[in-house]
Amino acid sequence: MERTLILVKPDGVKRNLVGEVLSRVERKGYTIAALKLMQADRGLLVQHYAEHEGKPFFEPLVEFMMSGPIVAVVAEGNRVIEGFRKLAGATDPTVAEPGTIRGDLARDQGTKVVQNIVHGSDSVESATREISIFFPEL
Ligand code: DAT
Ligand code: MG
Repeated sequence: MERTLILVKPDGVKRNLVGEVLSRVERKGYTIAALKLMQADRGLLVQHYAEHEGKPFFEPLVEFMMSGPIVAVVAEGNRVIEGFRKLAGATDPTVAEPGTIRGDLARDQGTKVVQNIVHGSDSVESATREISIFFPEL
């Protein structure tokens, strides 16, 4: 069974949207296999976002992700990686389709980093890598 890593980012937790995000994942038919509320530290985030190191939004991204608690989730189901990316919508919430998490619940806040409620793994390799970062116990 395929697995993906979902993060409800600090903006989502602050705005009390954890239930909303989990509800969309569950209503789609995916299973929550693991879940935790946590404060991510820099080391964890630098590893998680390694592909973006050196980009202008990298430091703001790490700072933003440390700005409050996040909820880390492993969701399970056939093609859940692709399926959750569709539920999440485009990276830029201004152009994310209505009906998606980002399209319905986020907008441009004028910050250096885009704040868009959720993270979802983008491939089987990323999912395996990211799950082992956030859930070393699994
Ligand atoms: P995604 O989260 O859709 O996989 P990504 O991996 O390209 O997007 O980028 C990680 C996060 O960094 C993204 O959710 C929001 C932020 N981000 C991406 N591109 C950005 C940009 N050009 N300017 C500001 N923030 C950006
Ligand atoms: Mg990404």
